[in-house]
Amino acid sequence: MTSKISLTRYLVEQQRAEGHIPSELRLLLEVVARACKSISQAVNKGALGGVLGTAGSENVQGEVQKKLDIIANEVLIEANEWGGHLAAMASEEMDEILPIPNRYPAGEYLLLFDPLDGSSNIDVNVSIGTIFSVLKKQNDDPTKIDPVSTKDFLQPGRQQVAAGYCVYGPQTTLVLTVGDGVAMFTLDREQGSFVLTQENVTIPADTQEFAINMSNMRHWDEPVKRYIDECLEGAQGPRGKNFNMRWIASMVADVHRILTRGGVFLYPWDKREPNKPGKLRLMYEANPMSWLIEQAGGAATNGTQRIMDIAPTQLHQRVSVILGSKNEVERVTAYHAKV
Ligand code: AHM
Ligand code: MG
Repeated sequence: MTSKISLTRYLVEQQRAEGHIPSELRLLLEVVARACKSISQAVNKGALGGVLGTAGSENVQGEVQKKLDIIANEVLIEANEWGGHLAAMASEEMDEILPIPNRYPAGEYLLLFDPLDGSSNIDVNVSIGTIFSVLKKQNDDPTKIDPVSTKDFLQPGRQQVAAGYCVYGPQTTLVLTVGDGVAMFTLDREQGSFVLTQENVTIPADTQEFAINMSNMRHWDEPVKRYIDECLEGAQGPRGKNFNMRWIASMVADVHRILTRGGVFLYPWDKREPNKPGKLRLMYEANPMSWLIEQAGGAATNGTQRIMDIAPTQLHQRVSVILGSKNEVERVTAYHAKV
């Protein structure tokens, strides 16, 4: 790459390209990126900024909130509420949707986010990230403007108009799709801007690396057990090759590795909480990650169905997730079909 391409320039070029992004969406994405820059600053300060530790509260999922979960949530809200592009926001850290306050103009987009994914890694200085998804409020009757409600958010992932994440690791990298492939931007701290460092990200269809929390093995269902057992048997087993394993406990970091060098990530349903379809949330974790993975040539299913085709019924609904290198995801999905 000879001259540096900033995120701003990339987005302007996407806007100019026929049928890509409208200016409102471009501005919205710039604001999300700016919020990620602020979150990155807070993450970097760590103990010096007094941002580590728990906040003493729980979110709607009954999970203990960390101080940085709340800080990141507030940064995203404050950055996005006044711009005029959004009708409402939804977050892992908020029970209900947040309509844009009346004092600001409202737009037609809906922004969903997990402000700080991989929270258990915050205090131990391991990569974490922000995940976001953008939908458009559907307006069936243009003569009426209905107030925004949770129902507006309940769209399948294939209707996303933009999705991405920002990983706060050794580098801060923003990864984005607007439906035209996946691009990666590294934060240049001296310039204060995101710079395009990889375009047309592609995941190899085959891999020898899997990511799953092995401590849950005894709770898995048969198809997942079979798949992992076969990987573990290595060159002597039915796969005829050795596999490596990674588990960062931060979906952002695991997905980033898969977008970089391939692999398969599984957070399947398991018997610990049989009534829940999995641990991860569909609308602001699985959907945006699935779109990025598909845009890079990979696949994403819940074992039986393409994740982005699931019609959501609840804002915070959970889902079983199998994503990454296409041939591996298809194999795990095929094992589910045989049960
Ligand atoms: P969080 O959104 O509360 O941080 O939880 C989601 C995270 C994912 O990033 C990660 O893949 C998973 O939880 C790790 O779970 P576990 O600790 O069960 O391995
Ligand atoms: Mg999360």
